[in-house]
Amino acid sequence: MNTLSPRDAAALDEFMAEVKHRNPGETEFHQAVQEVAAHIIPFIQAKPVYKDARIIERLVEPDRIVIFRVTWQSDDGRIHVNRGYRVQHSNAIGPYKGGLRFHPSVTLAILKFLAFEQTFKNSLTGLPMGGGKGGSDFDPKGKSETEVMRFCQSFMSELYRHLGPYTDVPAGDIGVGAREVSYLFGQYKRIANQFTGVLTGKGLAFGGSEIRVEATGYGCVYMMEDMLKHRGQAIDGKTCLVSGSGNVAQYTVEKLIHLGARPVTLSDSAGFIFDPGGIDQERLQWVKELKEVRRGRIKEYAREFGVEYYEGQRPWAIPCDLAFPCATQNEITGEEAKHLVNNGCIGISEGANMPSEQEAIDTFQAARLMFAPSKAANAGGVAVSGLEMTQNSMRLSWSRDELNTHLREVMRDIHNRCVQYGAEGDDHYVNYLKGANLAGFVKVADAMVSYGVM
Ligand code: NDP
Ligand code: 2IT
Repeated sequence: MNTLSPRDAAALDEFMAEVKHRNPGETEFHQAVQEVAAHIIPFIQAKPVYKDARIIERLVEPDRIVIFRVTWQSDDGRIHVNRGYRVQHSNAIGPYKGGLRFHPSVTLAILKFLAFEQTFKNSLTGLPMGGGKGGSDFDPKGKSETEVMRFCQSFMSELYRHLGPYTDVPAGDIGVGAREVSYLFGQYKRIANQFTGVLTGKGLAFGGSEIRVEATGYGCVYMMEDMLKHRGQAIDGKTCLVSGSGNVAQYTVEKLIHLGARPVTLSDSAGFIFDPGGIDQERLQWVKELKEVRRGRIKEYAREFGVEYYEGQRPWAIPCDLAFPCATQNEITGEEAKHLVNNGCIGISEGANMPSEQEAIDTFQAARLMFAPSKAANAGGVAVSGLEMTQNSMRLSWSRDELNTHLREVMRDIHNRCVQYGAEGDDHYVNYLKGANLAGFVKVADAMVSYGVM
């Protein structure tokens, strides 16, 4: 729990009132800012170098936002109009870097929260990357291959002018996987007539990096491994809940299997499956095929393997040792967090961005659970994206083993910096959220101070 002094609480209230006033109705953005400001504001009270330079006030104003129309034609000849966005949040410590999300729920408020979080996350990786995020309210579900291709080409026909290997380097996120990144990169290359590292998550044949597909999920489990180790415990034999069934969920399950844990759930927006015997590598392979090739629903897992499917529900009421929310924002409410705590859960590592509501975080921390916030726990993905950029600049490719070793080290380093900035109280409980916020902030803030007033 984050207990503030009356002076800090008043400063935070005043700051948040201004943020809400300037960004009306953008609830996800308010939520993300509040989560960070609650730690930064007390931290800077005695640090005029940050406070007087108004660093936190500057950080809640993105450098710029591009909004554009995306017109495309479906196979039946009809014309469709979607909206495209790129939030270039901060390039204080490197080019704008962050994914693209294609989902009907995409709004400016969601992309602003994601871009804001990305700036701190990218700083935490220790690599030279600023923060950005973009996407569209386009829904790839139910679209043909050619429709997805035409949409991606139309989207990039506008976005390309804002990108560059030293300017802004997008990647995937929800609804943007290997297929979409390939179409986007192809169109960039065609229009700009340049083969440069302007997107990450590319195919291995055209500048992609080994381990990028796995990195977010693997990293999220490595973070949990390190938190357990810090408490003298191990991950093997632990029963784990995983939500989502996309890229992050799949590779979270895979690493859990490698490390001898027992992942028992997967979900999508329609419901979840519970496989009490544990999802093994063979069943996971089936899920990868289901999602990447057939583009089917997780419900089919229940039919295929004869397990329960819970329509319209999320997995958090199933008893477990560890939980890995890997689907989307605000997928664990305060009430669901209580179920997790009461059923014996001891740790949460957030694969998705901001999956826990504030009340859920408060519940986890009050119960002294190990709680790794998204900006630390899922930073492995963007870290390997950073390494993809390095390989592209050097025009060479590193091996799988080398990249996995790099990823493991980045996650260990993030864990250690969270401990350094987040250990508090007599019991040295590690507030990983505070640790991640402060460690991420300091590097960006120091760079901004050095640049002077801008
Ligand atoms: P995918 O598109 O591969 O998978 C998304 C999964 O989440 C699907 O199972 C999807 O179900 C589910 N989902 C999406 N929206 C909702 C919703 N509104 N309610 C319930 N379920 C939903 O995306 P990723 O696995 O790449 O991303 C998952 C999360 O991880 C996101 O929060 C993303 O920002 C974050 N992340 C991703 C990184 C990456 O490298 N890919 C890096 C760091 C974070 P359905 O098919 O029904 O929509
Ligand atoms: O939220 C994220 O960190 C991502 N979607 C990955 C961003 C990236 O540039 O690899």
